[in-house]
Order: sequence, then C-alpha cells, then structure tokens
Amino acid sequence: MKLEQNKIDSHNADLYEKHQKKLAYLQKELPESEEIIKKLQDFQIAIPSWALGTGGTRFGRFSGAGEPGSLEQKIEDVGLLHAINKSSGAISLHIPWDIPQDAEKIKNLAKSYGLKFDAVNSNTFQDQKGQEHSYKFGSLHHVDPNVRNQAIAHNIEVIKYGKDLGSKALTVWLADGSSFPGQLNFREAFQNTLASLQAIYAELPEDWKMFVEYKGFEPNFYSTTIADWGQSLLLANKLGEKAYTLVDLGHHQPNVNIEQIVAILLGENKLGGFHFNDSKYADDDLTAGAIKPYQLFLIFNELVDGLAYQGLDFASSLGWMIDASHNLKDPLLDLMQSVEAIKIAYAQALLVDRKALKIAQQENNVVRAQEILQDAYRTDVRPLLAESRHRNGAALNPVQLFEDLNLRAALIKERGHQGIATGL
Ligand code: PSV
Ligand code: MN
Ligand code: MN
Repeated sequence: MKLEQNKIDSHNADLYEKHQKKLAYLQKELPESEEIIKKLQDFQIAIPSWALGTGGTRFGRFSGAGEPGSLEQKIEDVGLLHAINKSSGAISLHIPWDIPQDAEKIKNLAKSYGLKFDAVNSNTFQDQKGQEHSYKFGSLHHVDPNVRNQAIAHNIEVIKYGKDLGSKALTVWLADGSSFPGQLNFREAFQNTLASLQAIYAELPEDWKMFVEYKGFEPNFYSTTIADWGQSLLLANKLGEKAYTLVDLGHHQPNVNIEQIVAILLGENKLGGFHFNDSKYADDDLTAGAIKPYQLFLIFNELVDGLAYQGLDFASSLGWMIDASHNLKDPLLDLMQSVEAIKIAYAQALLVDRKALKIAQQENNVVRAQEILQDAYRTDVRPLLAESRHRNGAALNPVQLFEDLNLRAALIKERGHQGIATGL
C-alpha cells in the first residue's frame, strides 16, 4: 500500500493553524529553534524487519492482523511509516528471516519508498531447517570447531547479502553463554569468540563496520559470552578499526548508568550504534521512552556532546536503530511512538546550554548543572518535531493520521488476517 501525498497534506491542513501557534511561541522562546528543526529533518532511525509484527513472549503470541508476511511487505510497511514520519528511511534485515532472493528487485522496491538498507544481522541463535550442526550450546564460542565454522560461514554469507543490498555494517549478536556454573570455560569461550569474529572481520568490505552487541543475560541465565560493554569493547579493540561496540538499551542490568557507557565509548571512538527500546526489568522491548524518558534524554545529551567532541556528523556517524517488538500494540503505531520519543530526546539534548554546563562543572556547581539539564529536558519540543516533519512532507501528527485513515484496516483488507513477521 502506498499512501498518497494528498492524504498527508489534507491531514496537515486540518492541524496547521494550531501547530503554527505552538511553534511561534517556541520560536520566540528558543533562538536555536531553526537549527534544531534542520537537524531533526536529517535524523533518520532505521527500522528492523522483525519489529513489524506483533512480538510474543515465551508464554504465547497474540498475532495482530494485516501484518507483513514477506520481505516485500515488510519493506512496504517501513515505506508507509517513512511516508508518514519521514524519519524512518532505512530497514535492517535479519538473515535468514529475510533472505533477499532477488537483491536488485528488493533494492529497487526499497528505493521506490525512499529506503536504504541499514546494518544486516546474522542469526546463530536459532537452528534452521537442514542445518548440519546445532547452536544449542552456542555458535561462535562453541567447543566444537565444526559449529564455529558453520557460524562463521553464516556471517560471511550475511555480509554477501548485505553487499548486494548496499548495507554498510554487520551486527553480530550472540546468544552464546551458559545456564549453569561449570558448563563453560569462560576464558576459552571468549578466545573462541574472538578467533571466530576475526575470521568474519577478515571478510568485511573496506567501507563496512562490524557492530559487536552485548547482552547481560537471556537466553542463557548464568553467563553470556559477550555480556557487557567491557567485553564488547575488548573484542572490538582486538578486531580492529572497523569493529565497534553496539549499545542496545535493553541489554543491561537494572540501574546501569548507560549514559556513562555511551560517553566513554564515544570518547574512545568505539561506539558503533544503538538499538533503542525501553524496559522496566530487563530486555522488555518496550517502546523507547515509555518508562525512562529522562534516561533517554541523558543518553542523547552524551551523544550530542561526544559526537561534537569527535568532530563527527550526528545523523550519519552511528547506526541508529529501533530494536523493539512488543505484544500489545499495533507495531506501526508503536514504532511511531518510539521514533517520536527518540527525536524528542535528541531535540532536548540540542537545547542544553553546553557552555554554561561546562562552567558549572568547572566550578563544581552541582545545583546549576542539574538546572541546566532539567531546563532542557522540561521543554516541550514537540512543535519542533512536528515542524520538521511538515517541512519534509510528513504528517504533523503521525499517530492521529494512521488512526484517522484506518490504515491498519486497509492493510488487513489487502493482506488478510495473517500475522507472522519474523521467523520466530
Ligand atoms: C537480542 O535481544 C536482540 O536485541 C539482538 O539485537 C537481535 O539481533 C535482536 O534482538 C533480534 O533478535
Ligand atoms: Mn538488539
Ligand atoms: Mn534485545
């Protein structure tokens, strides 16, 4: 389904007057408004192909309707989302869930929606039909070199798919770990993982990056072989300059200071990208900013500061992606809410008076420093986001547009009541 521009235009016409009033007020208050609007226009957040269907839990899955059943339909969904918000101009594929049989055709289809291909993701956390060796006890860290070699070969194949589509990064997330003390020799598992990653890294094209994702626990419950940012950074440093740590917000123990991790990684120029989501307890895959919007703002505060420190362009230097797939909401509405929350945090971070903050820090003025951050955080920047969308030809209010036009009903009419978006 392609959304005609005139539907967005008439939605915008209805909301424009009210929007203008709010925007004019903010523009008077904030001299930096114009600059922020432009930065928001440029900032794109990739959508993973597995977020387009209703997620499940290990207890069950309540399928939504009208969900994409093929790679083409997943691209169509991201295209629809991008037409509505003009902020989701890339899709990230998981192989073998989304094998592009005809890469040229898939590339052209994506192009027709204004989409690029973000990082490609390998999958050695599930066994596939006909696979020779099982990943039950791990993949790149496995005690058996035959299993390791199979997992290495899979990653190299994923790079090949990515090359055909124009991707520029490989994300490696491993479920490898152990569930009981004594099961694993930690040192050997880590060394095996490094050697396997080195074999994959050797096949990485010159202009590609490798993102090494970490996760504290789950699906293993005693140890994970790449458990935290320290272990990921150690691997990335040993691998070389094309390897980076990837931060998934859901992959930390509760209360971990993620913004500090971000600051340190950026200071070392070893932060590769982000998987955005939110959580109350663990890897809950909740909508970004749904539980801890202040933390999201503090993370963006470090991102704005750290990327400027490295002299890097904000929008294009890191991999920005949502990684969430929950079981209650319409996936497209959920993604709209995540994108909105991420952009709000970015806009608020751009409002931080960095010179004043520096002075407050130099003077150890703790109260002043907090005031500066919270002044920015408590500013309602939503009219700036709406204006950036309007200038890009997107909807002033994406959620309202989706609901007013009954877009899910239209998708159900087209696709029926199917609902498996991922290979799970
Ligand atoms: C694992 O929890 C993860 O966050 C990794 O990024 C995977 O690639 C993704 O979920 C999908 O399984
Ligand atoms: Mn992730
Ligand atoms: Mn995760």
